Amino acid sequence: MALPTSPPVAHHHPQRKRSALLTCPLCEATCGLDVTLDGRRVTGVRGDAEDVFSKGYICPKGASIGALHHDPDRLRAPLVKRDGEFVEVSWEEAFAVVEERLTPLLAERDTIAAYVGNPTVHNLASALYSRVFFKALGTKNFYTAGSVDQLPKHYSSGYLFGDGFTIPVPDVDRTRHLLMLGANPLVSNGSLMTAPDMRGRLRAIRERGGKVVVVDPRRSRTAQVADEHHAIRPGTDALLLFALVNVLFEENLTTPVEPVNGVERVAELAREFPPEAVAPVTGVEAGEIRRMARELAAAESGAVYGRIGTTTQAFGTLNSWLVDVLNVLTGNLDRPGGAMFPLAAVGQANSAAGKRRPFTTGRWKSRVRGLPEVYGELPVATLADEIRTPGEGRIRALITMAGNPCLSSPNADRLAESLAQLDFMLSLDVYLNETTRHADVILPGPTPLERSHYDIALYQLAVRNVANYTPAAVPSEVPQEWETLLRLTGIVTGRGAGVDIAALDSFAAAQIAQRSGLDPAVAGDRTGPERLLDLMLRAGPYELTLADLEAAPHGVDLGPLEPRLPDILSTASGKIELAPDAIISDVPRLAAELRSGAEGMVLIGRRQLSSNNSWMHNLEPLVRGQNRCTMLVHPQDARRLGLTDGGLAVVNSKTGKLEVPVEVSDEIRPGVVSIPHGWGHDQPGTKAAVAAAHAGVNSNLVADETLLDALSGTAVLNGIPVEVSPGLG
Ligand SMILES: Nc1nc2c(c(=O)[nH]1)N[C@H]1C(S)=C(S)[C@@H](COP(=O)(O)OP(=O)(O)OC[C@H]3O[C@@H](n4cnc5c(=O)[nH]c(N)nc54)[C@H](O)[C@@H]3O)O[C@H]1N2
Ligand SMILES: Nc1nc2c(c(=O)[nH]1)N[C@H]1C(S)=C(S)[C@@H](COP(=O)(O)OP(=O)(O)OC[C@H]3O[C@@H](n4cnc5c(=O)[nH]c(N)nc54)[C@H](O)[C@@H]3O)O[C@H]1N2
Ligand code: SF4
Ligand SMILES: [Mo]
Repeated sequence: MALPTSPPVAHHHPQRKRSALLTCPLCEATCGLDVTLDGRRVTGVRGDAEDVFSKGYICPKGASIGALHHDPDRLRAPLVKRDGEFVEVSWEEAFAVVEERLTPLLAERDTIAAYVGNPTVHNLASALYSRVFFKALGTKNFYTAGSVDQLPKHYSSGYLFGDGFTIPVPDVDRTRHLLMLGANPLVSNGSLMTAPDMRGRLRAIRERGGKVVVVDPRRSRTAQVADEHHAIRPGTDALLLFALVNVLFEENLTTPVEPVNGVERVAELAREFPPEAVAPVTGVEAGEIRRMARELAAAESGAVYGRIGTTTQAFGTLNSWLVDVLNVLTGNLDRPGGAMFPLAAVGQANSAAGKRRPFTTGRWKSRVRGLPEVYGELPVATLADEIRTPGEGRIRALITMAGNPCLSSPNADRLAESLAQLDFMLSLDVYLNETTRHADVILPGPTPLERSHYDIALYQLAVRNVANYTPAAVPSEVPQEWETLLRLTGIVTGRGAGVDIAALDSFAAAQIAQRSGLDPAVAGDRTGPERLLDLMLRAGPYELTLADLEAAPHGVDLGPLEPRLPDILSTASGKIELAPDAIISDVPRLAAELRSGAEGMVLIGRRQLSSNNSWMHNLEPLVRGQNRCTMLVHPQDARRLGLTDGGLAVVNSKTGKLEVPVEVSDEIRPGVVSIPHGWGHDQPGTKAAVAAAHAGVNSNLVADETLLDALSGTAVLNGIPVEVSPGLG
């Protein structure tokens, strides 16, 4: 069985020294990189000054893309576990093992679980072909990093606007007022808001006389450059947001966007949350809340935006909903300078022709905890339960793709332990790490330089309409992930790994073409992701072709965001549903918080510029210098608890315990400690020498898998009750 590896790159007699343009796939900002190459070796990386969107902006991660490409620990051949040890094998051998081990389990497909991690979104080939594969697999035990991330936003958008991916983004380049909660785009470079160089964009807001307000328990870098910072108590944003809504109604400041249902119902609900009632719980003074509401309403244009600090907490969906309730009530939804809907060149359900299915959740439930399906997935917080709890339908096999749930999901050690109970585990991953060490087979994929790229998902969230395709810069040493996924599709459809993947690929193309009324032949002799992308571009609202994008290596600027209401809506009523039952049913739980009086210490996370969730810690340029995996604590708390800067702290929760170096700082609010996630690289049997030398601790050891956002099942990763005491050192 021969494996075609055909990256779309000219490599007959490559010039030794040359440069290549590449859209950076390492975060949501989609920066253009200008990479200098000597043969296969990366000799330099700069921001592409001519990129239509990023205009030369680059961060330390993008600058380290060469270190990733050359990392000696990165996998370049499949690994199969034999007698407890991984051995490198040929691709044929690896697929044979997968076929042999997976086939007997196919009779009961729900016993094969899948977990899809974050980098899949940033990968053209796997974004497109994982759909083909997982559809063929057909398991209800489908998990993604979404349930430790943005699932609440899909949930609220689905019910408000009719589609889970109809997510408004702040029109940062024109707004006069930006209210940001639980987001630190100066460090994360933006999320559910594709916008390279947020520092420059925020500065521009202030230069045109606008205002930036940040709500965050920590004085983050973003808070530092803002006009105003409110150090809220973690987990209480929904109360603050409701109080803002309350003031808008009380003071007759609402100018709701049309067409809309449910405004009156929201007004009624908001009565329970006057600023005076929420102030003691949120830690934001009533007078401040009133002023915030008035200023937002008075601004010529304004946008409210919430990110991970608001989604991965107890009221994730209510927060996501209330953010857009404010955008609707202030008349800012869908207007320039407000919160707008991007119009992407490809892949956007809300711009596709034809009738769309109404959004719904709970189409199936998890077996053990009875948690509802949301957006096609179940909460990863219950994956371990589904593996450990005996009975019919127990998960017996797991396929992970570009994910590291043994670090990224709550009560991570319990999940890691559970993996030993699986009959078979397959990982598609580029490292042997904390999760993939439990696999029986690991299939690696190409590096960002070895594959072509187009950000199908992220351009649907971009603050400007843009499109940019970049071909692979160098030939790949391993099969492209779309080829691997089609081979796996062969296995789960009973045709075996020797399946004719060219035929499968043509079938996938024919389906896309048919859906959009195109003849697949218009894509000429293209194959793989290039053919699918070309078809999707042609079917898209700008009717572009891949050739158009190839002719514009710095990207195509499709202009500023434009109003899209009411056509974008796909609710049954054809209106914005501002008070859907599926959301407001959770308001009583929030109201109970007003009387909770919870007082103990809570743990939150934080992102770091030279870090990418759990997986770029093996790159020397990104980890050198001081240990960054520290616990931030306010000087008052440090004194009270007997903690010293540079000393150790023990953090205990209902779930687990960890020991971590202390960093005393008045950046953080009293009552709160912060530890970044994605660390804890001290596990045996991994292959990541640099990361192991900078191990840090896994903050998710103390994250409680039973604490969830009630509606979406998203894990509470911010606002975890903990006890903190001095460590012995
Ligand atoms: N406590 C706490 N926990 C959190 C968060 C938090 O803020 N606090 N954040 C959450 C969020 S927002 C997210 S998105 C998740 C992330 O959680 P995950 O998606 O589970 O984990 P990542 O750390 O992104 O790991 C990505 C994996 O993909 C592999 N990989 C990288 N590139 C490729 C590729 O091209 N192909 C393949 N096949 N594999 C590749 C890496 O080696 C790594 O194993 O973590 C969540 N966990
Ligand atoms: N450098 C770098 N960039 C990244 C990543 C990375 O790991 N490193 N990860 C990428 C991923 S997968 C994602 S999803 C995005 C996330 O992008 P962001 O959401 O911008 O990420 P964070 O920096 O974690 O910012 C979250 C903020 O929420 C605050 N917070 C915590 N709890 C609460 C709360 O209860 N209320 C409020 N109001 N705030 C709270 C935290 O203090 C923190 O400052 O970043 C992406 N970009
Ligand atoms: S900001 Fe994001 S996209 Fe831009 S260079 Fe850094 S990692 Fe890459
Ligand atoms: Mo994320």
